[in-house]
Amino acid sequence: QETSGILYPQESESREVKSLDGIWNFRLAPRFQPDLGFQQAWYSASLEKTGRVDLMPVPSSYNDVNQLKEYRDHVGWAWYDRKFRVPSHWQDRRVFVRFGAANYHSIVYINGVKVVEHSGGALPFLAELQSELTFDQENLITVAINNTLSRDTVPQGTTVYQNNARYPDGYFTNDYKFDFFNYAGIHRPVFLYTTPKTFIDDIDVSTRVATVTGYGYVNYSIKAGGSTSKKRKTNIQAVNVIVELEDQEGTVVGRAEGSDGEIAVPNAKLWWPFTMVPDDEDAGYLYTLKVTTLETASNEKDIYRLKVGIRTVTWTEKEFQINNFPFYFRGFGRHEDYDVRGKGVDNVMLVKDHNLIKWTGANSYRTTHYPYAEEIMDLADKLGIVIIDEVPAVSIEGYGSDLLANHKKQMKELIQRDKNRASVVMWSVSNEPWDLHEEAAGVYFKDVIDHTKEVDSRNKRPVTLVCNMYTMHNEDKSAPHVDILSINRYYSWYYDVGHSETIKDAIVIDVENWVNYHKKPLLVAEYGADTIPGLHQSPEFVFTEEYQTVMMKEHFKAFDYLRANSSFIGEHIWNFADFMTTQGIHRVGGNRKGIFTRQRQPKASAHLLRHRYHLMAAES
Ligand code: BDP
Repeated sequence: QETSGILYPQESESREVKSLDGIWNFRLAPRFQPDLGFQQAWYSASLEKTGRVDLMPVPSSYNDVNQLKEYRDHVGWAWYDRKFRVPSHWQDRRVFVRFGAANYHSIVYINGVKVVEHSGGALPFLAELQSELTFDQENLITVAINNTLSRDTVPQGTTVYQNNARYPDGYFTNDYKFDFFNYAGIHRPVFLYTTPKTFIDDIDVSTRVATVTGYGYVNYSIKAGGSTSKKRKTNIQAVNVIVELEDQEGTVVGRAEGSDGEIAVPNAKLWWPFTMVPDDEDAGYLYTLKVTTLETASNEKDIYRLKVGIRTVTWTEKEFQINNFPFYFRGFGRHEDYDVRGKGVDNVMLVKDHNLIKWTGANSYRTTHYPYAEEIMDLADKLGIVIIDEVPAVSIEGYGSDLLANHKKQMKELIQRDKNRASVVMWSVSNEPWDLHEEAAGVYFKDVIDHTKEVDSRNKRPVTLVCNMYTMHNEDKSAPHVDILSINRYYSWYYDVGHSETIKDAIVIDVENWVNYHKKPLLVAEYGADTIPGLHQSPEFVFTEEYQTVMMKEHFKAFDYLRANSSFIGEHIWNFADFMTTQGIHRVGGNRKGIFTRQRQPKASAHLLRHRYHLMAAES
């Protein structure tokens, strides 16, 4: 389904929301009979009637919640279902079902009828429910999810078959080059929600700031719709649109009419990163844009409230600026990754992580290596944390046309979802794609970046691509197309392992080569070392806490020099916390480059980083 609006479900005077989260029935398709569920039409009646079912929490990854290896290592279809009732007065409304995300390919049925199919593991999708839905009986929702990755999926994977007597017949694995575990399942909340027949389908907002007069401007465009409806497609009659901007006290500070327009706000309170204001209260200031549509023929109203931060993002050859002040990124790459839950949204972990981010004094992070849950993005908006928003194009290669189409589709869906967020200051189109010296890669990424800019034409955020060590600054065919350069560097880990004394010069020379050649600002988007908490050795040795902190201190020397002398705009350490990977002989319990453990306890490195980031805060 083509994306039209994908606004987050919300209650209002005209809308109702019902959560379908909870414990669902669950059944895996047998590994060697992958299509059994379709052959036996498991969606036509409760899964309980097809065989043994298990309990499965939604949202959650299914991999780690029970004791079976086949759950953790499953490749192929997994089936979920549950029942629900809807109030009879919903008959006069539009009713939608919306998934925050399910990894990777999903098919959703209501009472045995397919209502939507979606590819891509980290972005929302919805369907309007029509005659499939019943109002006088229980309804059954079934979801089939397939986690198999291929050359054309984003991210990519390969299915490897083994024709050898030492493997069972038909044996295969689905392998991938990125190092985080490919958790699968319904990872984010599932909602039913209603709207009036004529409804607010989408809202586009952009903001600007006039520093001299103190005015802030909120430019908006409202799409009223019936666009997702096949059968109930109403001929939209005249729709009046009223837009009001409320401050945090609920006072209306501006008002406009019409589906497109601009509200001028005198003495605007700007959206600031929390590290750029003395008082936490002033960080992440969000107005509420209250949108009301009124269909004149039926007198039917729809109301939706969108949080809006007023801020600008600009950049020069040397600097990145928020509200016209230089902004230096200090923070992390992260993962959505938690014990037991895998990639399932969990409010406890969300709040804990953002408390830890603030505790370290970091001002930003990149959503490595896929879009994060909307519930997480809401916290970043509210707390004043700056986000580089990334699509799941991690470690891609080959650059075929189907890959390109999927990549562009996910880029579009990401922008559709996050375009109005103040926290998002930059799009990242890929992490460490391969063969950037090849012409084909240049052509491919020019296409992806042009597409990104076209879809984000209202906000015009800068675009970056994060590259690895394998391509030199003067050979990289993607760099001419980006606005901001991002590089990942593992000096003294994947290169010159153990030789922390080589870090400073290596980083300085490397960064200066890139910025002098391309005349663009640069961010070091990853650097790090695996560290086992409690492992000590002096002088420092790889994997010890001492090694991680020495490695960091050597980087800090380079970063401090570069900040003073170059178009160097930030440092993101890899990683915020330890995270799960596939099994491998150089991963002991996953990737251990976190400054926090997977259970969110600090290593020595967390205290060191906190010290540095707080000193930086004091300077600014
Ligand atoms: C980088 C990747 C990141 C990995 C990291 C590592 O961008 O996803 O986790 O290496 O190996 O190259 O720790």
